[in-house]
Amino acid sequence: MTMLSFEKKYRVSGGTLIGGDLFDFWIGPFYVGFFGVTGFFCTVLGVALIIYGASIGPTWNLWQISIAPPDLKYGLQFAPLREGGLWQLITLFALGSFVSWALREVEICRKLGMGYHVPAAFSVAILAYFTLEVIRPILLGGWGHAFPYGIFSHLDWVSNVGYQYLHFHYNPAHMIAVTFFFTTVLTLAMHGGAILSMANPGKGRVVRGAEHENTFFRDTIGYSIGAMGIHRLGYLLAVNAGLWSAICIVISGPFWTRGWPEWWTWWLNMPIWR
Ligand code: UQ1
Repeated sequence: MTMLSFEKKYRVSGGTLIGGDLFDFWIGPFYVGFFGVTGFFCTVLGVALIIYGASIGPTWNLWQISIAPPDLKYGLQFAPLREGGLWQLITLFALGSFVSWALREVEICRKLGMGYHVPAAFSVAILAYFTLEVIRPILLGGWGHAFPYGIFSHLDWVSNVGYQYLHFHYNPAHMIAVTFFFTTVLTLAMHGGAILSMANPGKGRVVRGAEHENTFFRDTIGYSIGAMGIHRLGYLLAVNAGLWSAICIVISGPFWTRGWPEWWTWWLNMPIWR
């Protein structure tokens, strides 16, 4: 069976969140849906505004193009297009695009009778972006606290905000987030390695299965979490990486204004040292 004729079996109507069977069809292999249309609309408009922003900027050097949020003097108001207004519209369309994609995922899950694990995980990534660009700037009282849209400029923003708190690696929530990111890639590397090695045992040898994977990990580290378990663990680690990233930045400024190294004085001030 070719892939397309196989997929026909799963192309069921219904399961939509809005509009009944409006846009409930496919274009080639892609499900459209109401949120496919809103997502496409937001993406095209957002990208067009980015290109317009670049065109009125000082450079076409891909590394240096940057569309900055409004100056802090505008607070939480709307700014003129050339002074951060473009950034505000682009942020709005970006969120419209991300949320549309998540809701299109939900509709596809409903059609297939799956759980909502994929859109739920993606929503955490959206939450991290929303926290950086909307929640924290609102808590600090100005869109100027958000990061600019540019390759080098957003890296500069990260560096500057890090130094503003003297040494961001002393932020306890940042420590937790980094640990989750590293553990995610460690387990994904272990898992990718396990799958590739059992699927490619060598020319002329039969592909291995779950028992070999389990035995490999029991022989090396004395424990196997299992074929189902590794995916649950990966999901948990990845989602926590995003969640703690959002937490570590939203507490920086709104809830802690001094250098992060100073936060640890609670440890030095414990009565057990006296
Ligand atoms: C594992 O135990 C397992 O189950 C057989 C996998 O499935 C193929 C894996 O990919 C990995 C990486 C492990 C080992 C992981 C831990 C956390 C013990």
